[in-house]
This record gives sequence, C-alpha cells and structure tokens, in this order.
Amino acid sequence: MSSTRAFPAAHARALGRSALGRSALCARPICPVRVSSRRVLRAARAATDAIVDKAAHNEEQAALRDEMVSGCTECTMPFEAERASTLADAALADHSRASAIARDADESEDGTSKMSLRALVVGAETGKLARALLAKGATHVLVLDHSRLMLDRAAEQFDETLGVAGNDAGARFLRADVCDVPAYQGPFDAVVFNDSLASQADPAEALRRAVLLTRPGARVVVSEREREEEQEDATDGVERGGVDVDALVADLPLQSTVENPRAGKLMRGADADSDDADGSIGAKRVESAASFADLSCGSVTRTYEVPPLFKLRDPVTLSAPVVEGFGRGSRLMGVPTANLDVAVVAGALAGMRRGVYFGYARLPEDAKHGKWCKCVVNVGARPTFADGEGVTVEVHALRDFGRDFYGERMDVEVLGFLRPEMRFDGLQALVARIMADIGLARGALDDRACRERVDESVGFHADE
Ligand code: ADP
Ligand code: RBF
Ligand code: MG
Repeated sequence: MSSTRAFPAAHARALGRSALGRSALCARPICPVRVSSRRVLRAARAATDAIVDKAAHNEEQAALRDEMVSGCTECTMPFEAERASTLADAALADHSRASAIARDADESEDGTSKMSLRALVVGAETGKLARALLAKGATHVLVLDHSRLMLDRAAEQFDETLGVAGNDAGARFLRADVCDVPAYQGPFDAVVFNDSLASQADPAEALRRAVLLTRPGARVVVSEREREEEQEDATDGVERGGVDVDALVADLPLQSTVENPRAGKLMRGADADSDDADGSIGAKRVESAASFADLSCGSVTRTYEVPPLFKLRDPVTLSAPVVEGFGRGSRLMGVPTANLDVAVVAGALAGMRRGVYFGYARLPEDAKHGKWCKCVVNVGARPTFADGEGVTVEVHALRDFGRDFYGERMDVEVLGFLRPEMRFDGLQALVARIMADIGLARGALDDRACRERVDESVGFHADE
C-alpha cells in the first residue's frame, strides 16, 4: 500500500527527524529497544577499559619511540632514502603521473595548481618518506606519530614553512592516533603504515579506520622493517613484520595490486573472462587477499588498492515493488531505504556481488515523481546488524519524496559499483560511511556518460 499522506520537510525538521524519513504519522509502531541496565553498565565499563588500555599503550609506544630518536640515522638506517623512495612509488603509483598531467591541464594563471594528491603517513620515522611523497607528486602529506621527538626529527627534513591555511600544500605533523583522524583531513589518495602497523594498539582497527579515510582507487601500503630476531625465525616472507596483514585486510574493501589469474576471484559472474579495458566489473580477475610481499631495503612491504569506482559494463535493471524492511533506515539512521521485493529481482541479483552501487531510480507510475533521481543501492546482508543471512536490496534515493511509497514499483538502473559491504562497529560509523558513499555517487552520476545510460526522455530531478 502506498501512503499518500503529506510529510512536509519543515514538519520533519520540527520533529528532529530527517525530512526524507518515514512519516511521523506512519501507522507502523516503533518497537521499544529493551536493554537491561546491568548490560548497559557492563558495556560502558568495557568501553572505558578499552579506552584506558589504548591510552596506556599509546603512551608506552610514545616513550619507546622517543628513545629510538638518538644517534645518526645514516648509520642506523643506511637504506632509509631508498626505502622511502620505494614506498612513495608504491603509494602514489599511477597517481603521480596522472595527477601531474591533470595538474598541467589545471594550472591556474599564477602557475599554481588546483589539483590535490593527499597522503597519510602513519609513523614519522626519519621524515624521508614524507619528503619522497612530496617530491613524487603528493601535494599534502599528513604525518602521524605518538612520539613528539620522532615528529620533530621528521619535521627537520623540511625547512620551508607552511602557509597558515589548513589546506595549504606541504607536510603537516600531528601527534595523534590514526583512529582519531577526522574525516575532513582526507580523503586520502594514499596511506602508508611506515613500520607502524604492528605497534598499533589494535592493528586491525587502525587499518580499518585508515581505509575509511581513503577515496576509491587509493593505495594502502603497509611496510614493516625486518627485525633481526624475526629474520632468524621466519620461514618465508609472509610472517615477517609481526602482524598477518593479509588476514587483517580480508574483511576490508581492499585488493592486492598484484594480479594473479589463478588465485584471483571473480568480481562479477558471467562475463568475467573477457579482457575489457574500461574497468568494468568482471573485466579482470584480481587477487583477493593473499598479497605479494616485496622484500627490499630491509622491509616487508605490501601494497593494496581501494577498488576504484567501477562503471558496470552493462547496467543492471531492477524493477520491483517496495516492501517493508527492518524499520531502521529512517528512524535510526536518517537514511530511508526503499527495500525492493527480493523475489522479483532474484534473476538480476545472481550476477551482482554484495556491496554498494550507484545509479538512477524512479517511481514510474507517479506523474509527479516519475523522473530519474540519483540513488545509492545496497545489495547485501547488513553484517553490522544481527539480521541473519538474507540478502536485501535497499535503494536510498537522493531526493525528498515527502512521503512513503510502499507497494509502488520502483525502477532502478544500477550503473556502477562503489565498494563491498562491510561490518561496521556501530550505527554512527555506518552512517558516516553511507554519507561518503552518497558524495561519491553524486560525483560519479554527474558524469554525462552515466546520464546517457538511462532513458533521458524521462527527465532528471535536480540534485537535492
Ligand atoms: P523500511 O525498513 O520499511 O524499509 P525505512 O526506514 O528504510 O523503512 O524507510 C524506507 C521507506 O521510506 C521507503 O520504503 C519509502 O516508502 C520511504 N522513502 C521516503 N523517501 C525515501 C527516499 N528518498 N529513499 C528511499 N525511501 C524513501
Ligand atoms: N549495512 C552494512 O552492514 N554494511 C554496509 O557496508 C552497508 N552499506 C550500506 C550502504 C548504503 C549506501 C546503504 C543505503 C545501506 C548500507 N547498509 C550497510 C545497509 C544498512 O545496514 C541498512 O540500510 C539498514 O540496516 C536498514 O535496513
Ligand atoms: Mg529500508
């Protein structure tokens, strides 16, 4: 049944809800969440303990690293310049060339460039890596460390003074934990864990948070120096460096940069063998997790890529009635999602991997709202919640319908893939990521080529 009740945006705002959200007049009751106070206390205590443990760990690391800042780095780290150069190459990859070309094309009248290429370095070390990144095309480098002395030593590599504005190009040094870097510092085109992942309080969390600060197509490089005791113990290159990085990336939207046709996984079913150069999903096999470890300059270095925005070679058409979901989208997340009847779209789903897509949606029967509007689509089992294994297809349309439209048939042209589905630690992290997805989708869908892939005669809604 479709509800025809009006739901003015001003009314929604007055109620402190998203104007896009479920109507405040909606008949479906909101289930009260019952949580015993003992459970709440236990969870609060565990959270406090974790914060205290992490702070203690970080202080300990800071003290250890402060101690390491003594003696001549040329003697203790003779390969550091080569190592920095290799890491910078891995981190910037095609970016430095592509951005140099774009920069040339984008130079403003005074000869300065408007293009930015941002890198995040976790672990200041000697500062040579930040230098190499800037030399090879990065415009902004943010260097993090827990040790004040190590940051100071790294900063000595730079004699030029930075401009005062937060977005002036150059290197910045911050005494901070990677998990605390706010999203506005990014998004980053490259992240390098500079011999620092193994010493993080929670390496898995540190890597996950860093990946969430990247943009599609970014590089993530993890380099760990070989320590003497590890060299003696190691049977192959994989375990060296103290942390099993491949296991940590298994749940992250990362792929190895090394192609391996035998170990590779198909990114999308049917036509995966063809060799298509346009970046379509299914055009190439990529190695999923197990990665190539580069052993050089006394370090083990692994390089991963955040999947680029894929444009699907063939748009997927989904057309199905909107059904009831979990009642969480508007109420808890402020992101209403029109759940499509999965039984109706089962055929199309068979060829789609789980994850987040972008495209255009419309309600064809409704004369007023019949135009295409931009949308993001999640095809997945919502691992952040204990919902069970069932796959749902949820469409968040980037426009304010001002009403619910259960029971109406929604048409969706899925044009591109944003990222695989992930498990988030909570609602806040999920919603933050969805907001980033929406931003990326908006940008991708502005592309003329995307508009041409739907029936343009229907017309488009202006962005909201
Ligand atoms: P449910 O869990 O039942 O899917 P949600 O809280 O996710 O409920 O809200 C989704 C419903 O909100 C949709 O079925 C639709 O009727 C309505 N809706 C209103 N605006 C939008 C929008 N912009 N995108 C998706 N759904 C919307
Ligand atoms: N749920 C997840 O558990 N992990 C995700 O990575 C995830 N990504 C989403 C991305 C978008 C753009 C949208 C609209 C939803 C996503 N969801 C994800 C689904 C979300 O959990 C779901 O919409 C709510 O739980 C309501 O059913
Ligand atoms: Mg929904």
